[in-house]
Amino acid sequence: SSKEAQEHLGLTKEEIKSSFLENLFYRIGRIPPLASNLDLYSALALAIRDRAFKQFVKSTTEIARKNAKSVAYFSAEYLPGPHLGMNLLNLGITTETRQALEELDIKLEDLLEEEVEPGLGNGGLGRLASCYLDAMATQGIPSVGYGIRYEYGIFKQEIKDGWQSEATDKWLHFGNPWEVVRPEIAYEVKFGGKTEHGQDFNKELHVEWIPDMKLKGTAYDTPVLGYKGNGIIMRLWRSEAIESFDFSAYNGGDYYRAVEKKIRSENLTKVLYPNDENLSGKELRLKQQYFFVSCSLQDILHLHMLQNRSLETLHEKFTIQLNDTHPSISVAELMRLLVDRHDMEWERAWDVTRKTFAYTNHTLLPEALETWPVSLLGHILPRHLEIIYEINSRFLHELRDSNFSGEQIASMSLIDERGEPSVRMAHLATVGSYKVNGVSALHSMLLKNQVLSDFASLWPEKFSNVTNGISYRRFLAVSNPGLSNLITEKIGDGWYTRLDDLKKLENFVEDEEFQQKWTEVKLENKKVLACYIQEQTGISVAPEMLFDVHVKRIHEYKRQHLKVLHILSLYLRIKSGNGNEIAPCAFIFGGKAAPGYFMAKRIIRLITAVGERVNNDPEVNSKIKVVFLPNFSVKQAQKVYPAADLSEQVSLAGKEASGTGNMKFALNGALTVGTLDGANVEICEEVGEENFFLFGLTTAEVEAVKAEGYRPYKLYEENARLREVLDFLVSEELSGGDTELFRPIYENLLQQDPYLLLKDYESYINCQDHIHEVWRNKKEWTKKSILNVANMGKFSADRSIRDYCEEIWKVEPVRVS
Ligand code: 26M
Repeated sequence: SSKEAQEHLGLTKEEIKSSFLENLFYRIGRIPPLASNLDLYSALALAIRDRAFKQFVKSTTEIARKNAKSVAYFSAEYLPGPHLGMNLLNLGITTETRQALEELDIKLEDLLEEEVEPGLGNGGLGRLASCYLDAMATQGIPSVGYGIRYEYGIFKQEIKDGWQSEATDKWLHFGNPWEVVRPEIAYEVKFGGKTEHGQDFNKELHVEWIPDMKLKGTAYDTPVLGYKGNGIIMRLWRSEAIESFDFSAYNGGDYYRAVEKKIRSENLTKVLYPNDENLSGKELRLKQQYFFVSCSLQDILHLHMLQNRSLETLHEKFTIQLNDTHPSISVAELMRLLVDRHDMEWERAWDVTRKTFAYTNHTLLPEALETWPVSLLGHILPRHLEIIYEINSRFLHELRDSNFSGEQIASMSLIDERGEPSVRMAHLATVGSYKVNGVSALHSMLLKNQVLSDFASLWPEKFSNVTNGISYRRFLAVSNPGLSNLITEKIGDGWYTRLDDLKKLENFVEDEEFQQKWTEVKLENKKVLACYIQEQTGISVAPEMLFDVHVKRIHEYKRQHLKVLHILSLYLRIKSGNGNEIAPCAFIFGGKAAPGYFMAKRIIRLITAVGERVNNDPEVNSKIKVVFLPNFSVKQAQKVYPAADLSEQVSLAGKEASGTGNMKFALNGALTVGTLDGANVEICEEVGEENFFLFGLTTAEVEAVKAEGYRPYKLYEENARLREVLDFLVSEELSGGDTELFRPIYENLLQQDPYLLLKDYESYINCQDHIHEVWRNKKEWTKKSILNVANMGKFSADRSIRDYCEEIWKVEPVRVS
């Protein structure tokens, strides 16, 4: 009857095959002999998308029937990665589909390669949002992921003459078979203009916002399947012109100007801002944030009222999670909708609002905390600025009543008055939410004790921690079939959804046959990556080398350049004939730099320069290789993690909120070299210190060093070997004559070194020597690798989502079979 159930859903091999052929013929307009791989992929994707939507419809019907509480996840970014492989896994039809295609002489793997992923995010934050949709769907949590349908996602990175160059990401160029546009689901969004305060016929105060620009947002839905059962949607908004609005220019004969207006409306969701952890106060960015927030809130109110519910019970039926402050203008927008549009009293509306939102903070870096100049915000959202002022004035009153000092009150205010007056979005989100959480134990502690400490003393129960998690189904089951199958052979496939199942692997740590197979799988994955590297960069790496991998956004706090200093130290050691202890290893880097981030781009240039030197020097290139893989993405990441031996997680303690790459590596059996930062702390705790390569200062030590007055130049003077490495940065040998090329990095490290590379250098180098020693003992290494995987249960996104449900959302699953 499992067969019967499959037939009912159209999931048998025969049905997949006929549906695939039908889609190819009727929707793509091709027959197999004349179809390209892209045609074939598109037809298969359409067939699978239909089945995914069917699951979503079933889930939604059940949720409505139960009148269940839902989660709305608000995120300006998503990085879903390729859909096809995941959807096949979730529908349980990977094998059936492979066979159906084989009968037509088509290889599933070839079609999977065709998929272009939606790069609608910068990095960790966007990918986390997608992992959470996956976990919410799997657990049957009534939920929707709201966001922006950028026409151009994160830029495509190319390396030209060693430098990063950016090209536009035309991800929609060949169409997007996974989404469905809903022209009937559209909302108006206003911008600019002024407000008018007056009385309505009941003599109640009433505010009218008279905008100078209006546009509409249209919903584009993409199904997100859970594992075997439920389905949810990601609803992304695209901006369009309201033809009726100001199309009077057309009637006046100025057709051209009217069309120009239309184009300007479409500009709003044209492109994703490629910055992470940094902000520039760009008007268009604020408009994007407000646009998606307004559409999403209107949609939620509409859905709520559709069920004949009163808006006063909004918080009982919806909870809205703010993914960082990017959607935090929500607080003012919901107030506006309730008060101005639905005539709710201020106090009542404020009560509902504060019970609806919860806010996740993702960063402590001061330069990354969002603020908007009051003048800009007032210009674009005049009514919202008034509302923010009103919220603030009531809030500051409260503070005066509870004995905060004048200084504290100024530092807690929603408005920063020290320079150009600006709105502190983290404060707005904190005041307007019922819960605030950080993303790892360490980060949440620092959030509570430093960045938002006054708020935490005012509302201690508001603050909590939810340690980040990742999708095991994407980052192990789909991306590493070799290891997945080996694990499943031993312990069954319960680990797909049960956190603690992986623990059963501990029983096999001493099993020599298992160890053997474990290393074989890793070697096989390394061969595949070596081919890919060869193809992408022309560099050949031997699969037997230690694959030492550093992939993530390029940022000074993440310290890619600390890794470079290590590589240079090895280079100099080998050149001076002292390299015998060094195991052959390949250093693999990947990651994008924000296009305007000078130092990050220099660091990429440094990596490629070191690569050129090292890879072409016969004295060293049998020992070490250096690779920069261009255009790191989810799709590429799925090839990289399974092949890594060593995972580099070397940020300065206290700077990385959590990190999630660290989890993806460890889940694939890489050992970690890392600082006590972000979730590294918890990973180390779970896998055991003896299976983790720790180095560097702790957060407390970092603070002490800074308090003492850190002088990196002194370390340069004292440590001859470090000096040799640093001087090599500005040598003719490295830069091919242009000794100015890396001087900015050199000067920065010697003069300021804000991320304490020189301070952590010694500890890092010693740790790496130790790593090479352990690597020589293959058996030891393999055991540690197995133990890492066995103890990763905690870092499943399924656990994170359970934490959110229990501690924050108070939402229950609604399951369908
Ligand atoms: C802000 C303003 C204007 C334009 C872009 C931004 C912006 C975009 C993305 C700022 C920050 C953005 O992302 C930050 C991020 O990815 N943070 C990471 O979040 C992960 C998930 O919690 C953590 O694991 C990482 O430690 C944290 O750096």
